[in-house]
Amino acid sequence: MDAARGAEAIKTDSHDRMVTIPGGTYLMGSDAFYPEEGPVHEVTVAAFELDQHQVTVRQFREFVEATGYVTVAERPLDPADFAGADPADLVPGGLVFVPSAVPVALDDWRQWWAWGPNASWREPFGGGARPEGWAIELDEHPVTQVSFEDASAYAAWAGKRLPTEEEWEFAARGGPAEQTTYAWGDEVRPGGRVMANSWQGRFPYLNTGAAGWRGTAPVGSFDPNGYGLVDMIGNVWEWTSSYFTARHEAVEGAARLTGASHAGTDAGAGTDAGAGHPSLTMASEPAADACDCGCGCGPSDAGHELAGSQTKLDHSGTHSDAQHDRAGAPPDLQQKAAAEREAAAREASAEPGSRIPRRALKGGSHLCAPEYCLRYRPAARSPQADDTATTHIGFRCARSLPGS
Ligand SMILES: [Cu+2]
Repeated sequence: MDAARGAEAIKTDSHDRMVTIPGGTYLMGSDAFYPEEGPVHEVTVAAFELDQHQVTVRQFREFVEATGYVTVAERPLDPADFAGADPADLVPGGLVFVPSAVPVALDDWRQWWAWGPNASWREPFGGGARPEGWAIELDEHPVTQVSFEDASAYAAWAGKRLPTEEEWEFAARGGPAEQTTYAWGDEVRPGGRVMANSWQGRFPYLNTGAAGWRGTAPVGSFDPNGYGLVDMIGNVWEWTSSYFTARHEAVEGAARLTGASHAGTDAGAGTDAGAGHPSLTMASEPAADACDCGCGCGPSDAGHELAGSQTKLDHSGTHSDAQHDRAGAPPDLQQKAAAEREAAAREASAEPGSRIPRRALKGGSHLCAPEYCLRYRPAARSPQADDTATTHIGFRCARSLPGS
């Protein structure tokens, strides 16, 4: 069934395999799929460098060995944050994908996500069962179970930063003129060829594998895009530095850490971002449309809640608000007004009732299945709380060019 592998996997023994992305102006977003992708609007991005591939387990291990860094998912939980909880339940970990045995209703992500005690980048499924047929040797696979903070720490160590959403989408399109639905054209499988590591089969119970890979694949296992970047689509979702917004027009009013300039193509779009879009809130009971603005195959932004529902813990308290507050405004935003706008965007990105900001994830993952989630496209985006780590989120790094 699967097409031949598109490319040889990359040996990721260098931290400096970056591609220079020429600057340019493009039409960001899409009006043809999910509401959070619109409206289409013009964005100008300065030239920058982007990692050719997602940061791998091997690379992340080098970072940890050099620095002693402990990821969010590995940090002990403070009993003070979980009044009344049995200390035995206070086990660190992350969210793990658990395929169902039979077809299930696709409106409840709890059917295929579970809290994974001791899950971390070292062992993405913790002590739990790895889905059948998924790879065990992960050195050349994208690192997972990393939070936004973890990704940012790696980037800083490597002398890089996370890309903005605008940069990421520009790069994913593979060329400034590429307005196609998919990164490679308008057909999802041109000539029957599997172009990216997305779910093949029937989600979430039948996984026939993308070019033979179930779960993550070694980076570079599929054809590169027009810029020579691999896995911009599929494999794992990627963190960006941009705060999530319910609609792109919200960008005009609230500053984002973009490094890109925006020109709205529809001034009349106004500022009613989020109106009529209740799915931004992940209620305690998932509504049928609860995943509208998140990757439907992922736990969206409710990972803490899932953990809580199983262990009576609120994992959103794991990494306290105070910790997030200390993160504060980035040092490169010196001006007070800019810092205030940044704080507003940060606050607006959080789920109602939460102070934990959410970023825009890009690219879709090995779990995106056509019958359920068409987010393996450059314009797609998914909100994710900064402290969440799962088996299908990773990242790659960017670097500004001198003078830009
Ligand atoms: Cu998806």
